[in-house]
Amino acid sequence: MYKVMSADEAARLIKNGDNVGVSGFTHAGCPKVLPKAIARYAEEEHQAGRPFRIGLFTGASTSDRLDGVLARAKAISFRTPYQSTKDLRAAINNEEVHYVDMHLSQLAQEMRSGFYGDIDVAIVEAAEVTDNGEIVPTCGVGILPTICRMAKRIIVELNDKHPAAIRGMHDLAEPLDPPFREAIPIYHPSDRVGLPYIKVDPGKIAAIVKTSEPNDEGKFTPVDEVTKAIGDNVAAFLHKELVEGRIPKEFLPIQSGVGNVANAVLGALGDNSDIPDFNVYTEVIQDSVIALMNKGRVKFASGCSLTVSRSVMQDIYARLDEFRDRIVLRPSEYSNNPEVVRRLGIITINTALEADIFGNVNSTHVNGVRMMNGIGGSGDFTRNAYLSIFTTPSTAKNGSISAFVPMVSHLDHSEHSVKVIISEYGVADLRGKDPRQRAKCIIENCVHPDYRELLTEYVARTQSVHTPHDLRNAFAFHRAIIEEGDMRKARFI
Ligand code: 0RQ
Repeated sequence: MYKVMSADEAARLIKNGDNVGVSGFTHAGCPKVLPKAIARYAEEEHQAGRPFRIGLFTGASTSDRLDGVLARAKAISFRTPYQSTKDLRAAINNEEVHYVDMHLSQLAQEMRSGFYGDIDVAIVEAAEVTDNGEIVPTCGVGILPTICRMAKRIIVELNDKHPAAIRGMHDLAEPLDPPFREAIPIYHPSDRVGLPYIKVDPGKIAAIVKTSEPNDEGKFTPVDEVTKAIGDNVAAFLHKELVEGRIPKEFLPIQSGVGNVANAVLGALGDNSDIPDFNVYTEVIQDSVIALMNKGRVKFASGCSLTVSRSVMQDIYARLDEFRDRIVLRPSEYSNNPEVVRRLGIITINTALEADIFGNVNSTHVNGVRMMNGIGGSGDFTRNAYLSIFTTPSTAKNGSISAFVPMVSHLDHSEHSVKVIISEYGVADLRGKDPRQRAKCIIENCVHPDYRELLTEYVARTQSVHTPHDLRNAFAFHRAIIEEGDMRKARFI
């Protein structure tokens, strides 16, 4: 009953200036053929001397096949809430694209409230669409229920690489907006509050584009000495907390961020037999979670996407009856919801680009000016955690950059939310410490030996103040990397 079209025909349903909501959360759940077709259409329009740029809304980052191709075609004018591809990053840092970096849990509500205008078109990768308008997403949810409801037209990319039998793995809902919001009754990571599909008005489905494209490969860099040491330090710290009674003996659900460090940390937690079997209540379910499920170490995983490599995805699909009861995929509004995070008592583990010696964290801006990826869900989880942990290698770029600086060049997570920082050298437990004590703790436990003396000198410069900053020298490390290419050359004036 729906119109089946080629991707190129469907792309023409999108007009210059449209706000387009697209499924996907990381590469998981992204449409595969429509973005390329839109990019081709944009290039044709540009060659004909006509403008063609869209506002692009997704759950989180996507993949090069979406953000990358559209950025290269110069087809994006506005982007939110998160990205992580090379070419879009470059376009953002060249100011070609207006990028609004925001907490993922808030986007759906703010869109419904009209903060970003209308949504003209939703493009949805689906495993199934029924005649009465039930859409079963694939392996990423993000802001799907909201874009499907708000959009004037929906284009479904029906991908047969995702079996219709995935129906039942999702928990799809939208909360009422203030002042009518009710409590979200999730008391355990496996609780469900919604439907296994998104119900839309079938009349809005303007096109079905059939495809058979696998997900991205999505492999991680193998664990190295540094990431392994960080992971082991996290596991040892959590075990100590458990033994000393600061984490209940039942243990608490874990949230672990995205990226190489986060994947290694989860692996180490699973390998440490002193840590009991645990639940995961997170945003992105990565390979390491599935590996730990297979070993029985992770009992249940709630997330917003299954961001796994192709072989792991195939294994899940081959054993769907088993995994459907052990994994739930929810909208980011639920997976990252502050109310639920606080209630469940989540132990959050995210990665810093740089931290200052007082515990403020920059997760987004290189040298305070260049966007790396964005804050993603790290703020949603950190601010509301039972215990918030940040991990980082002590240095970057062959030691020329210290991850620990006198003052962060951009602030994402403040000292008030950051409880523990862990590098390959050790653990800085900042709880109950004032700023000078925090500085000592971070320098002694986390900082690379090449930078300990410099940072100790920085702190010693100021006496009889609550936070020992010397504003003339607060950015001496950043000045050194800009002017001399090496923070080890930092000198104080
Ligand atoms: O670049 O590969 O070119 O050398 O940054 O760093 O160490 O590989 O770490 O992949 O874990 O990413 C913060 C970016 C870390 C990520 C960040 C360079 C470093 C390397 C990557 P190269 P690593 P990761 C949501 C969770 C925010 C969003 C978030 C992130 C590259 O974790 O985007 O937390 N986080 N979402 O060399 C210059 C510095 C640097 C630096 C590292 N100080 N200056 N470059 N790099 N430090 C919550 C969930 O539930 C999922």
